[in-house]
Amino acid sequence: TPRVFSGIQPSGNLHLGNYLGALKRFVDMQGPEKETVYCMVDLHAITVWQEPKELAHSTRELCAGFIAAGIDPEQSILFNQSQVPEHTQLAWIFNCVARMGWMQRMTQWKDKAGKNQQNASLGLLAYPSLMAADILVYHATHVPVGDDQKQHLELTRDIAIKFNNDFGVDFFPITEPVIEGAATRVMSLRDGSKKMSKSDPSDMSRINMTDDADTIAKKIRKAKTDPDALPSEVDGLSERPEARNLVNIYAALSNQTTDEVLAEVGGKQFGEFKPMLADLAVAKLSPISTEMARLMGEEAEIDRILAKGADKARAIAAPILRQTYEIVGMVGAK
Ligand code: AQP
Repeated sequence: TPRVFSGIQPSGNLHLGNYLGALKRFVDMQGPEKETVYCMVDLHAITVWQEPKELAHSTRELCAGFIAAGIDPEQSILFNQSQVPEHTQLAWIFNCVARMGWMQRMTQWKDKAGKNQQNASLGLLAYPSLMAADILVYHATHVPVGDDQKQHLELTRDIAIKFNNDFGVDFFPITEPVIEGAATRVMSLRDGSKKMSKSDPSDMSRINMTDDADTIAKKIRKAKTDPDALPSEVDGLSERPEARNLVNIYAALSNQTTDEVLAEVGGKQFGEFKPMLADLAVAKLSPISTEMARLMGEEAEIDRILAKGADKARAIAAPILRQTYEIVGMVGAK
């Protein structure tokens, strides 16, 4: 059976980009013919500073978000990364397989480290190595992610290939990235050239999964657009990043293609389209945020779900790590 793995960082402000690019697709991939493993990657989150109390809160809130969006903890394995030490143990092996130059080429490293790379954490540089371990410690075959993670997944493949070559084995699978749908890259509502992101200082740039209906409507009303009417075909969006973004969001929320949406709304002005989008967004997101808030009132239950998920995850990860240790030549690995 195909095994699906993916993760989201509990670094606060779970947003519409995370939902459409990742979470909603995790839900769509859940099914009896697949094994689905979903992780709150808290060890990734601390590659940049996190206040301890906020990290704990965000981890539980993210877990609530997964469940509220439709992940069933009985059907999927749902847990936080730090409870499964095999991730970090395999990441160390991968740190010794991967090359410095591979890490330094990553655009996320360059963007997040900024000009002062000497002052960035070593963990931020090694981030993709831990991510490769997250995936490969389950021998996952399919990884649904947003477009921004494409480069890291290519690196995951490179690490698997190099490990297999170095040790002359056919052990780690070559993972398939699953980057599909109308919203693989949701852009900021304030700037069509920047992706919607948790860390954007402007709250108006993103729709948070915890925003209430009025806030969602206001953010969409104020979203940056151009003065022209919407085109009837996708080609007409090519030089209009803000318009394209809003149409793509509409398409993803309504489970349509961008073409199908434009067939319906082509010719409309934003004055008419934005309220349609706001109504749709509120209809789809409000039930999730209400359920998230309810679940957050049951902290002990969330912790129980995460602990149980971690046990199930370890049952898969531990034997794969043990075999890896054996391949590498660690004494006592059996
Ligand atoms: N704007 C986006 N559009 C589509 N997908 C997105 N993802 C993130 N932003 C968008 C996808 O969400 C999953 C989890 O992302 P992450 O938690 O690893 O964080 P990130 O990619 O670093 O997201 P942020 O929100 O931009 O966080 P910061 O601001 O901390 O960098 C991934 O599958 C990602 O592709």
